Amino acid sequence: MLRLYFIMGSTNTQERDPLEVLEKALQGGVTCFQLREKGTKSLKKHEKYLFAEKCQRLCNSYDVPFIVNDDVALALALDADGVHIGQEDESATIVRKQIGPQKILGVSVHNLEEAFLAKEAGANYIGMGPVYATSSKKDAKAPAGTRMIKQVAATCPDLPIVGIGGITEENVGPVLESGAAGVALISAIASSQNPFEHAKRLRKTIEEAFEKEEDQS
Ligand code: IFP
Ligand code: MG
Repeated sequence: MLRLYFIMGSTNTQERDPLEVLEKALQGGVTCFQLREKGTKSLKKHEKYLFAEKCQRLCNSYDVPFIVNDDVALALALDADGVHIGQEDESATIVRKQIGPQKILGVSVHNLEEAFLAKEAGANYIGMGPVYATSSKKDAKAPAGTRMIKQVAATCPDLPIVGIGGITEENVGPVLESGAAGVALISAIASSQNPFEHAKRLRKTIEEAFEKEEDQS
């Protein structure tokens, strides 16, 4: 489910229709979707709700989990599959209580300590990044490479890790080899000229990397 995790908001697709981009990405084989509606031009309140509902319908029709970034109330109102939160958001323990035991909870972490705490709080997976340099997040921390993923994977082997930040077809290999369960992308797919082909190629590259791991173990 975390292998190719697509994150997008209505402002990430430049002049193209975000719902069209999402559908192409789903057709191309993304395995999870997170609605991350951020920035000054992002949708608010009822418009955000309506857009989220459309995204959710699309995800449902492709059997892909629909996760909401930050907005627990929206996730509950839509009965989304889960919520993703960062360190600056409400604490993971509180969010887990709010959403109940069934829903997926993802937490962004930047070090081993945060990873432990997320796990304790009931996170189903953690997002770690930026692995490489990224343009999607203005306040992103310095790229950490794959070192931290290796460290967390070795210490918390049953906590799935999603690598995020500057990941492309060319550099996805080392992220998976470091122990990540998958990778998350925004711009690589959302700003692609051909989100379908792009997602499809990425998915193929990822599946091949896991097959190679299987062969070696
Ligand atoms: N990681 C992830 C995910 N999502 C985010 N929004 C983020 C970090 C900041 F890929 F889901 F793990
Ligand atoms: Mg956040």
